[in-house]
Amino acid sequence: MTDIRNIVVLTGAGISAESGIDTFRSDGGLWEQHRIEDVATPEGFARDPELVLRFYDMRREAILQKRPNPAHDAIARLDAEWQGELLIVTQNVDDLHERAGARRVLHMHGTHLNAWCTSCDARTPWTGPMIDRPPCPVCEARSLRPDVVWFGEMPYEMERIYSAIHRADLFVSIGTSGAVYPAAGFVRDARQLNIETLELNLERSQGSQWFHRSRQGPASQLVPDWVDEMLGTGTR
Ligand code: BV8
Repeated sequence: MTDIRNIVVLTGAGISAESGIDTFRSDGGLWEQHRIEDVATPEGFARDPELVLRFYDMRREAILQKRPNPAHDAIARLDAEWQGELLIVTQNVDDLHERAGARRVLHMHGTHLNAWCTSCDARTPWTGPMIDRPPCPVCEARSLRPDVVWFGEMPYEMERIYSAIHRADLFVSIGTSGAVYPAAGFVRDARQLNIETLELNLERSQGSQWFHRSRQGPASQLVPDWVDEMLGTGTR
């Protein structure tokens, strides 16, 4: 990894799989138990808010019980020691990157740790259930929803992400199926900008053919090895 200064890392559910958090598209994953259009779209929420609030209450509760795994720890070590620019763009709504100590984290699909009030638009830290329609801490209206980006909604901070990609020397994708846009398109943007691209994933993904290099294996092994390579702390 010569003359790499600025890095963009994209993470997906696969980086949290070994922490015991369900991914979306594996066997028994979240999309086997629920239809996307019922629980991860504004239309689904309007149609059956209780179903959606229960789905997110269950996931929020599960996430709060889990802990970061060696892949999150390695990314946090990179964050602490990397002298150049680093942006960790995560599609995940869990906070395991932060709990591992990472700071330069951007949740492009929102976070399970916030409530979003559809009356006053306030976003407030939230760890409890929403099924009982608790009042918004700011305006007291009973109109809270999870602060996550559903299908058909605009991901957060797209400008910041694209400008980081434009400045990057390396784009690394970790634990994502490459099934959902615009995140799945970032590797093509990187290729068009002649940026070095690397994929670390359990198996080949829908985007593997776009990466210069693609390594298959569990994140808890691949990510610490890659961070060692980047920091020159490898034992090899
Ligand atoms: C938007 C938050 C406009 C909520 C999520 C037709 C063509 C192209 C696009 C579209 C289309 N029709 C509609 C669209 C747009 C749509 C889309 O892409 N649909 C897909 C289904 C075709 N996208 C949107 O609606 C987005 N908004 O487009 O707005 C716009 C466009 C451009 C610019 C601005 C605005 C909004 C999408 C966001 C939806 N919200 N999550 C929640 O979490 O509940 S999506 C959710 O699924 C994730 O956040 C992630 O983004 C996505 C994919 O999930 P992954 O993280 O990849 O997880 P998955 O289970 O799929 O894969 C896990 C991977 O890990 C696997 O590869 C597995 O092998 C690997 N793995 C497993 N274990 C391990 C491992 N790897 C390593 N180690 C392990 N141990």
